[in-house]
Amino acid sequence: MEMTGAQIAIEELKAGGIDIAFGIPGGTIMPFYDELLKANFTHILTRHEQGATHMADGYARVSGKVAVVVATSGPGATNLITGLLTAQMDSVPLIAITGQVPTPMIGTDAFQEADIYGCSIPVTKYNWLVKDVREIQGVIREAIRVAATGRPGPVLVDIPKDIQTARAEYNPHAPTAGALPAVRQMPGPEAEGIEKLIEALERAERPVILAGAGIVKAGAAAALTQFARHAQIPVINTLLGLGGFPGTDPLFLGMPGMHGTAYANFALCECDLLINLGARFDDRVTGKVSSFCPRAVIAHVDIDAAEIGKRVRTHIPVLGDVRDVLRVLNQQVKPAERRSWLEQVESWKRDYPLQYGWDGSIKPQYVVEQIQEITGGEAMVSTGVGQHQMWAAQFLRFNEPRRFVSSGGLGTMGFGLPASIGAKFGRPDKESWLIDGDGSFAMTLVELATAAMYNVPIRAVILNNGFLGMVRQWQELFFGKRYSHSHYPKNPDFARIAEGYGVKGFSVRDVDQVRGVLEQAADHDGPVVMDFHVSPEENVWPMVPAGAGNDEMQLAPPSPELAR
Ligand SMILES: Cc1ncc(C[n+]2csc(CCOP(=O)(O)OP(=O)(O)O)c2C)c(N)n1
Repeated sequence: MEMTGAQIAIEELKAGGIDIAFGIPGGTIMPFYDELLKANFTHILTRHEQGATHMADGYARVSGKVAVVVATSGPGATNLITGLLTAQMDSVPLIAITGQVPTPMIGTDAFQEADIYGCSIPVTKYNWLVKDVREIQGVIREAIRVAATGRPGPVLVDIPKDIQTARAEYNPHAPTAGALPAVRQMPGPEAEGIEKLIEALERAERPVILAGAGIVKAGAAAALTQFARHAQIPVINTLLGLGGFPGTDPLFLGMPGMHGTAYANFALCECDLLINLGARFDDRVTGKVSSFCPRAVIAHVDIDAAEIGKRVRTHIPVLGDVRDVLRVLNQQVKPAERRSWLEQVESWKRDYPLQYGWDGSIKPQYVVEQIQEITGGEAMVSTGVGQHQMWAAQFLRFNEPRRFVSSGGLGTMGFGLPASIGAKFGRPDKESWLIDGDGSFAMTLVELATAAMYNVPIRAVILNNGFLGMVRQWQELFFGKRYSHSHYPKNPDFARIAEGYGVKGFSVRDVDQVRGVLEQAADHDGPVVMDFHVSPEENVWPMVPAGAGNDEMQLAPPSPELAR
């Protein structure tokens, strides 16, 4: 039957299992929006396109589904860039649908014309400018496939207004494969690499697993847990891998690298075999590459061939889906004991635990510990970027994947609030918490209006230190305490701002009130903002200085108040 381009696009999204989009309308996307209203399709109207992209991103991370964000041309479309790059760096499947000026006007500097196709090339996995209505069906179908398959990522489809209203024949069953650049088909995992890995494991006395986001995306968490327990190998999770292995398992060593646990970094320095499962050897993980795992044979399993050997010399490359690889390993690897290595690891855990001082002020780490106790590791927790993000990663314990939502690769401040809203739409059965910094929160707090409008029960915790804390920490340690423009001596009253948006707000300055406020918030049936005025000059420890090796990690300086 004949349909308009806008109708076809929506039909194909629905056929791909997509039934929700986040966005803001405008001139060039109005035909698409008009059809959305008629279609059985949920749309969340946000206050800023960046917020819409992070919401879609949060939705995708917790649900594992492809998410959609919609914007008009020009400033609507360019407002997506930060969100698209955030998703690209963290391999999140996202489709951006943007309106474009009508095709005859492209290239004339028409009102609100922007070359979003060109702008989005470096921040997406693939993108299209649709110039013929007959292409829409194939493009949308391919967009879903490209976003979700192989290493997932964001794509963008730019549709001129006249193409949205033009008509074409639509047959939902029409085969469209082959019409457009196909996603490379992943071969099965190479047997040779796996064999070498098994041999190396049989020889190894001190093996360690480094498990990244690939474990989460491949749905391989259960297979990883089985493997690690069966072969008795300690597991380190990257920031985005957290929850890919149970945080309460005795084999769990926490996060590696710049703000990793001391025992994870000791294990990396001492291991004789490192098994990287779906982690991309980010510089925040490796520190100085030349002193990364100096005694180890390095095996790397990854779905993206471009990642293998990109930063770290790899002795045993294994290209493939990490879940398939783990299936083979679980069949073939013999059980092991490794008593002395595990005892060594245990003693590091005992001697160098995560800790913080105690001086009567509200310690940010204490707030995170209380959130952990209240949620029991079951809730979804989103974060901004900065010290609070690192404390959340250090002190929370996730027992399941897709619970921790954080911008790792790009480190996008302002990500947390919209992501926590999107997460609640992605998994309405789970609680959605936000741990944010005052700087990060202020960047996108306008989305409180969205939380209020849809009554999304997010629990937003601001660890308010009145500083761009992570910047201040670097200035303290590496710039002679010269706090150049990292201080907010006059922060707004976030609780009252929340109330202005119709959101319940708490302002907390007394440590004795922390637990009670968190409990009240947990019971509230709408969105809540809790502004905790925390110890302003608290630092994140341990720390590997930028450019240093993990063996140069600094532990917390000795402190008389280090009582906890
Ligand atoms: C959009 C953006 N701008 C700047 C930065 C650089 N940056 C990284 S951490 C940080 C400070 C974060 O402050 P806040 O959100 O208050 O968290 P805190 O470190 O105090 O916990 C800054 C400015 C960034 N990551 N993202």
